[in-house]
Amino acid sequence: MHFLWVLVLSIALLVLPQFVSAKDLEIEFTKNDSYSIEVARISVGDTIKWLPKNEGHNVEFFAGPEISLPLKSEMDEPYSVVFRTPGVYLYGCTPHANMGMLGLIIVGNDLHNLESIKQTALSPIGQSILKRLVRIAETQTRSTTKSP
Ligand SMILES: [Cu+2]
Repeated sequence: MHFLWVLVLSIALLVLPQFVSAKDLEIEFTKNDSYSIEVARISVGDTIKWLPKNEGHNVEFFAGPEISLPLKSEMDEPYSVVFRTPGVYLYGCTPHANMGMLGLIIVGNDLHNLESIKQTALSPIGQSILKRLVRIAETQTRSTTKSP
């Protein structure tokens, strides 16, 4: 009986990580015209789900590590994207991006395209919000990066 349990546990430990490794992260539209998580860090293959907890918002991608960015979401609709390419994505709310409703997603702890993210054309308010988000991305990501 003991042997059987060890066997079952061993198999579970071998199989489980494949299911556990792909995670979902939920980001809400807040009543302050912002995203509940402004700088999200996920692993390659993880999913982000945006929840329309407040009206009048959506998700539109402005820049990322690949040429074909995820599609723009409908207003006030739940939206989810699986991220398979490492790098930094910049998105915002179509009507509020220029007022600073922006978000960054860092996939796989990879900042290789951060310089091109910084060049994204935005309003002066959008640019100052982006600067703040980039600073958060740089400090938090570097501190968790293992040195080679
Ligand atoms: Cu909005």
